[in-house]
This record gives sequence, C-alpha cells and structure tokens, in this order.
Amino acid sequence: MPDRIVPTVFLLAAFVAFAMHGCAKSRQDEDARQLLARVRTEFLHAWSNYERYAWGQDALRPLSKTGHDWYGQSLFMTPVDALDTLILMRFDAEAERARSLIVSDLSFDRDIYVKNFEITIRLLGGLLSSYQLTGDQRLLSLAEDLGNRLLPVFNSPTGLPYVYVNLRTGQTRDSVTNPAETGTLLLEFGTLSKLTGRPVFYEKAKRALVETFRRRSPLGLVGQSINVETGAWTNTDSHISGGIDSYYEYLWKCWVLFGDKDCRDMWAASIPAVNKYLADEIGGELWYGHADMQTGKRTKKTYGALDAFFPALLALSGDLERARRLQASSFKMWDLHGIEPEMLDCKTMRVVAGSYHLRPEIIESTYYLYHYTGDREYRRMGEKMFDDFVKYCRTDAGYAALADVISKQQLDEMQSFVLAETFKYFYLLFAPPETLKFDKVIFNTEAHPLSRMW
Ligand code: DMJ
Repeated sequence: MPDRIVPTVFLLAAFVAFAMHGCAKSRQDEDARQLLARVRTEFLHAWSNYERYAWGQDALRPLSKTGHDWYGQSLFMTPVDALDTLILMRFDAEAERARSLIVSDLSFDRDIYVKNFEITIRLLGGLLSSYQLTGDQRLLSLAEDLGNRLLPVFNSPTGLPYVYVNLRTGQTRDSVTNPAETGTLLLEFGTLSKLTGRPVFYEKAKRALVETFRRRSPLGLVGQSINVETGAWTNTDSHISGGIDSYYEYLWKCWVLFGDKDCRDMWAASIPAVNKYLADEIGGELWYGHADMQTGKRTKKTYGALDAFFPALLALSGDLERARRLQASSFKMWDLHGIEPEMLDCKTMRVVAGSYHLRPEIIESTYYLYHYTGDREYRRMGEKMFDDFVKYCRTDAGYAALADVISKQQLDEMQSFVLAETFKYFYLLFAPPETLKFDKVIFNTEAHPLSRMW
C-alpha cells in the first residue's frame, strides 16, 4: 500500500468505528427513553387507580379495588410515600393533588399506636424529601409535628426505641425489637434536626444507633432481636436480611449524609465481620446467609428479596467487586422463576418462601450498579425485570403482589413502597443522570432522596 494511503485508511476506519459507536449509543439512548416512558405510564396506572379506588386511604387493594388503612384511620401512607416520585416523574397535576390533600387534611393528632420504624421511613422520610423538593413549609411543619410525637419511643432505659408509640398520648409499647428498627432512624431524624435547628432528633436517633452497635458480639455481628429495656439479645441469628438490613445501610449513609465520623467508624468495625461470617461462596457465586452472632457458626444458606439491597450498599461504600458478584446472584434468583421469591435456599436453589411483595431492593441495586459502572448489562437486567413485573403483577386496577412466584397467583396488596421505591428505581435506572443528581442526595431506606446539604 502506498505510504499516503495508509493514514487515509486508518482515518476512514476510525471514522466508521466512531460513527458505529455513535449509532449504537443513540440506539441505546432511544431504548432507554422508551423504557422510561413505559415505566412512567405504568406508574401512572398504579397511582391513578389509587386515586380512583382508595383516595385518602393508606393503600390500594388492587384486586378488590378497595382502600385499606393500617391503623383503622388513614395517615395517607400512599400519598406521602409517592409524592416525591410524582414530582420526579413530572406528574405535576397529580403531585399537586397529593400535596394539597396532605397539607390540608393530614393530622398526626391521633389516638393510635403506630410502628415507629415504618412511620419514620415512609412518612417522616417522605415529608422531608418532598419538603426539600418543593420548599413547602407546611410539609416541614408536618414533619416536625410527627417527629415530636415519635420522640417518646426513645424513653427506654437503654435509649433503644420501643416498637410502637401512641401519637396522641406518647405512650409506648412492645420492648422486643431489632437492629433495623433501632438503627434506621438517623437519616430522617438527623435531617429533621438540621432543618429545624433542634438537635434533639439527631441525638436520640444517633444514640439508638450507637447503643445497637455497642451491643455487637465480640465477632462484630448483631442479632435478629433485642430487648430495649434490658439491652439483651433475644435472638442471636445474624444476617443482612429483613430485621437487620437497613441498620448497616444507615451506618454508611449517615457518614455520607452528615459526615458523622462515628458512623463511618461503626461501619468500618462492622462490615468486615459481615463479609467474613455471612458471605457464602457457593459454586463460584457470592451469596450472603445466616450465622450465629456469638459463635459465627453458619446456620442457614438463605437469601431473598430483602437481602438484594446489599449490592447497592456495597457499591455506595466502594466495594464494586462484591457488589457486582452479589448482583449477579440476585438476578439469578429473579430469573429462576421470572420473579424473585421472598426467600431462596441458595445452595439448593429451592424457594423457601414463595411470595413477592413488589419489593424494590433488587431494582435499587441495579440502579446503583448502573450508576457506578455505566455497564449496559444492568439496564438489560432492569428491562427484563420490568417486563416480568408488568407481565405478572399488573392488574386492571394497579399492581398486585404475588402469593407465589411459581404459580404467579396474585395477592390483593400494593404497598405504598411500590410507588415510593419500586417504580422510582426503575425510572431512575433508565432516566438521564440529570433527572436526579445521584451524588447530591442520599436515599433513605424508603427511596426518599435527602439532600446532601451538610
Ligand atoms: C421498605 O419499606 C423499605 O425498603 C424497608 O427498608 C424494607 N422493606 C420495604 C421494601 O421491601
């Protein structure tokens, strides 16, 4: 080949490669746009049916097309939980209706015992993030009123919160709780302190987190249940599943949101034990199971829908290698029956608990991994999961949980977190990054984005 032609050929090849890359990229962008539009439409289907059949109640029952209240009277669980998703997806009229309902009719002056953990992550978290997105002071006033009414939960001899509190009288009940319930409060209570200038919320919730951590075993693990009056563990089963999961999540996230070095140090003292005693290598795959917190003896090799939040947390804390491996296992669990079960035996791959409650955790992790790696594989996973989710869970009046992922029999249940979390994470996975700047927020465990202002 003559000398002059060589650079021309290279230039041409480079141009073709560039153009092909450009085409592939714009095709991917187009795919993502279409998926984003589908997610938005399906979210609206779920929300509109809530409006139609359960407006003003805590949740929609999508098969019977009725409303349901957790405590016999409504605390607007679905509108408060869904409001920031409505805002992010730019459903302006729907968001306005939800916001007016909340600010005009929501009152916490109720003679009912409520579960502190659920009310904190769904209602307090929802009010705070929606306040930050809208600047509507009435949302912050509601959050502060709620925070005041929840404070008596911490009046135990240990500072660990009771499970229930009466919103009007401040009386508390139920002293056996778990690390998720004692340790998943500081993002919300701390944010409330920062926004109101009243440190009491931060101090009480932080003490509860520290008191949980202090009671870890010499191995560095925490257990499944603890008595808030004696501080003694009543069940020493250790895992990352429901009942413990978000305790670990908040250790790391409170460091990131508030720059609280104690939280960073508690995380640093905890995560090696989790990886040492709970991680399981099974046939070349990474899973997390159960062990006794005192002896480290392995007890069960089960992993489930709730555990699937862990890749997100690993990725957020910088451990991308474990995050990717565990996400691959979570997806294998999902793909086994085309929808993930609540609990799986990861050695035998047999379903141990077959229900599916429309949980968000696996989608949350897919979103985090896509954010950190840019690997399109995660969007493909998300697309497959979204297709399955629509195929098996859509009803003519919203989305229904499944009683069994093998038979796909539906349940009359659509929890508020479906709108707060599941749809939000699907949406963010396919949305352009500027929709919500990942590094400017920390999501509470109910997917409410809290601004990183401090
Ligand atoms: C949500 O309420 C929260 O994500 C909580 O941390 C765990 N359970 C549900 C969703 O599965």
